[in-house]
Amino acid sequence: MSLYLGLDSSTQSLSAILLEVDGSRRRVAFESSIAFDEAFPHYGTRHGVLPSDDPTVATSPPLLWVEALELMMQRLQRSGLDLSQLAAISGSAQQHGSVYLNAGASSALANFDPSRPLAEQVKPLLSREVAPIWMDSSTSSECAEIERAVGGERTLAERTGSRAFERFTAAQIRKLSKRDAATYRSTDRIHLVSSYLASLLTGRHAPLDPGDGSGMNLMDLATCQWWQPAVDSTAPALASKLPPIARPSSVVGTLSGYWQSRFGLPAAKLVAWSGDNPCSLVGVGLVREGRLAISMGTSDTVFGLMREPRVDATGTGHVFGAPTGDYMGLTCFKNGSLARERVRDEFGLSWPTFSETLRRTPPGNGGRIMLPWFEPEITPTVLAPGARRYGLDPGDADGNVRAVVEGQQLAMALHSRWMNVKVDSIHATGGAAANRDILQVMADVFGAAVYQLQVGNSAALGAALQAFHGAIVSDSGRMSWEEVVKDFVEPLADSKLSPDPARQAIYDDLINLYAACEAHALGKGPEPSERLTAFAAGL
Ligand code: XUL
Repeated sequence: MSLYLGLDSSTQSLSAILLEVDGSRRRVAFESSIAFDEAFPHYGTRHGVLPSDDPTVATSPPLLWVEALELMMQRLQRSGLDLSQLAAISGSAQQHGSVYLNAGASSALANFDPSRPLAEQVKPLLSREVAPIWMDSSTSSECAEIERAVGGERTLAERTGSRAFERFTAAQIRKLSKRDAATYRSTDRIHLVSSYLASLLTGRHAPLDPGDGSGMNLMDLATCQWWQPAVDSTAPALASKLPPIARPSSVVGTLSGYWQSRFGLPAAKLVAWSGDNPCSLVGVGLVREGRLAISMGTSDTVFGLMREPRVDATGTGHVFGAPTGDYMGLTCFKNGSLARERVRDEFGLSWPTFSETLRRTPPGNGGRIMLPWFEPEITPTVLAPGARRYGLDPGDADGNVRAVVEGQQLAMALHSRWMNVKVDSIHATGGAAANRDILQVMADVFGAAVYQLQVGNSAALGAALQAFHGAIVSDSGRMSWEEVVKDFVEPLADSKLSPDPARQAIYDDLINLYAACEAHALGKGPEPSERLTAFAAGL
């Protein structure tokens, strides 16, 4: 019997999932989560983020993550499980965030004193007290400067997988080097949240993996190594401050003496950590091309595995490395549950009456379309909030319910086309995936079977599967990812929803009209009313 631990350090919490594998018997043996604000109120975070006068600035305290790691190991120690069988540990972390360490770290990491808590020993190693995180949007000028220096947005996207984004690490590093040069100079190593926590576990500077490296605007997607023009354009002497990039799910060390002495853990293998999105990819079973995952939560996210690193020419999608050694495409929509709830509340509906409305209204909605941009949208970029309606009366409950659901699904299908993946099945997760009427629209719009997935924490599960894969491959050389996820990631029995060919045909036309409405709303295309009327006449 062997145990594999996956940790997920997200914005608001640290979660752990421990897998037990005994021959063909597999189970989740332990699952736990620590909410940062509640467990460590002395940091003063709100939802894991430090308060800031400037709403575009978002930082978190790196020492809080250390305290959480210790508390989690303590919980594990007290679980009563036979931890001598712990074979490997890996992790997932919020992407893009960066931690700044001084030159003292290299030797200190190897010599932590197991009789003392870790946070107080890490404190003197930080050259910067706070870590900028993915919610930060304060670096627009740095983004423009980096893009200009490397030859434009398109070139940066083609090489690194994304045009410059404010939250990506390059822009954050540039901001520090420009606005606080002394702190930048006193920084010896810049880690991502993932490689920082991995370093603490293994007692030396750990490498990062291509999945998380691709969230920096600094890594060459094709070679999975630093792309020199981007590194040079970001900040002086940056090359010497970046960790190396390891192969995905490779063993990068063993658990250090600190953890062994303090928590009675064995010298388990440490498998390279990754970002939460790459980990979620395998955590929802996306280990081959042709499956998409759609997570419908506060925001909606579409992601899928790609064999080749195709990039989004429209500039809104991201390409990250995947734990399988492939790539993943990801597009994020800010107006997820938010938009659905707005419409539900506007008409005083409950979820059952919202669903009932969806069931009795016709697909295609009589050619009435909503662009569901209640809040500023990231895909496509829309700064002025407000839903846009075409042929749709704002007071028409039936029309608006169907329009918000169809609009969201059409937007997701339209803006994931760049991945150029022939989708045969979709794994749906997140709160709204419980609603089968919404999922039926998804199946009809995408023309693919939709499965509901019962995943508590897909990123932590993905990290545990990464530990499992990494350990087996380093011991015996091979294990396919299909074999790794088997039994751990199964769609709910009987959850399959199939597309209806007649409805699918309607949406095959409607998606072009949706694109025309979007172009019009963005000032890039003609008024589409005549086309909508002609479409409605043909229904
Ligand atoms: C992805 C992104 C978020 C964070 C959340 O680009 O910014 O999904 O990874 O933890």
